[in-house]
Amino acid sequence: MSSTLEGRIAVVFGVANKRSIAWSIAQGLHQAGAKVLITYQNERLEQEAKDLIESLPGAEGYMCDVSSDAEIDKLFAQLKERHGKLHVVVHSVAFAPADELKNDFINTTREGFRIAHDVSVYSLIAVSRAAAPLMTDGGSIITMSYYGAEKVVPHYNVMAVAKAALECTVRYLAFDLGKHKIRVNAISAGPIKTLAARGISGLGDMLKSHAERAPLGRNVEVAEVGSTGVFLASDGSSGITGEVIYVDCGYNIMGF
Ligand code: 0WE
Repeated sequence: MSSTLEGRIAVVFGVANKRSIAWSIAQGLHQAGAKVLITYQNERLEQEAKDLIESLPGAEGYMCDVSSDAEIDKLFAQLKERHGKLHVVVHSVAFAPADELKNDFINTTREGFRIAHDVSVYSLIAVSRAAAPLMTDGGSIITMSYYGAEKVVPHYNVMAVAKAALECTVRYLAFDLGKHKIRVNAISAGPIKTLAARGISGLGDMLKSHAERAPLGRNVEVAEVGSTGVFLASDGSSGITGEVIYVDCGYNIMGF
C-alpha cells in the first residue's frame, strides 16, 4: 500500500515536547509515510526530543538553533550528505522575551523587537534558503501563524507584529520559490495549550471565550493542526501557495 507521503523526507523545526504543534505535524507526516527528521534547539531540549524521536520508527534527530546561520548551514549540509534531498520543511518556531508579552505594546524594546523578528520570522527565510537547493523534486514549506497578526489580541504585542511579518514573508517566499515548484504556506491555528502558550496570563479565559465564539463551538485540537500540516505537505494541496489557512474552528470569520 502506498501512503500519500511515501518516499518523502520532512524536516521539522520546533519540537519542544509532546504537546508541541510541531510534534503533532511530525506524527502526522510519519503516519502518512514520510521519513521525519526532527531538530531540537539545544542540549537542554535534546533529551525530551530524543524520547519522542525514538517513538517514531525511522525518525532522526539533529541539533539546530535557527537563530544561528552557522547551525542552519551545518544542519542542511548534514541532511544533504545523509539524504541527498528533501520534500517538506515544517517551521513551528517563535519567541519573544517574556516581558514583551506582559507589558503594554507601547513599551516594546528595540532588543525585544529584534529578537522576536529574528527568531520567529528571519529564521523562516534562512531555513527556506538552505532547504530549497535540496528540494529538487519540488517541495512544501509550512510555518505557523496566529490571528493576533491581524486583529489585536491583548498582550500578544510584538509577537503579533512578527506574525504579520511572517505571513508577508510566506507570500514573498512563495513568489521566489514557485519557479522551483516549492510551495510556502502558513497555518493560523486557534489558541492551544502548548509549552509556548503556558504561563500566558488569561489563557484559560481566552480558550473559554474562543470556544464560545467559534462556529464549531469548541477549541481546536493539536491533531487537527497536524492533519492540516499533512495536507499542506502532500500533493492534495498542490495548487495552494502563499496562503494562510485557518485551523481555528472558524473563529476568524466572526464579526460579532
Ligand atoms: O505564538 C504564540 C506564543 C509564542 C511565544 C510564547 C512565549 C512564552 C514564553 C513566543 N514567545 C514566548 N516567550 C516566552 O518567554 N501563541 C499563538 C500563543 C499565545 O501567546 C500569547 C497568546 C497566545 C494565544 C500571548 C499573549 C496573548 C495570547
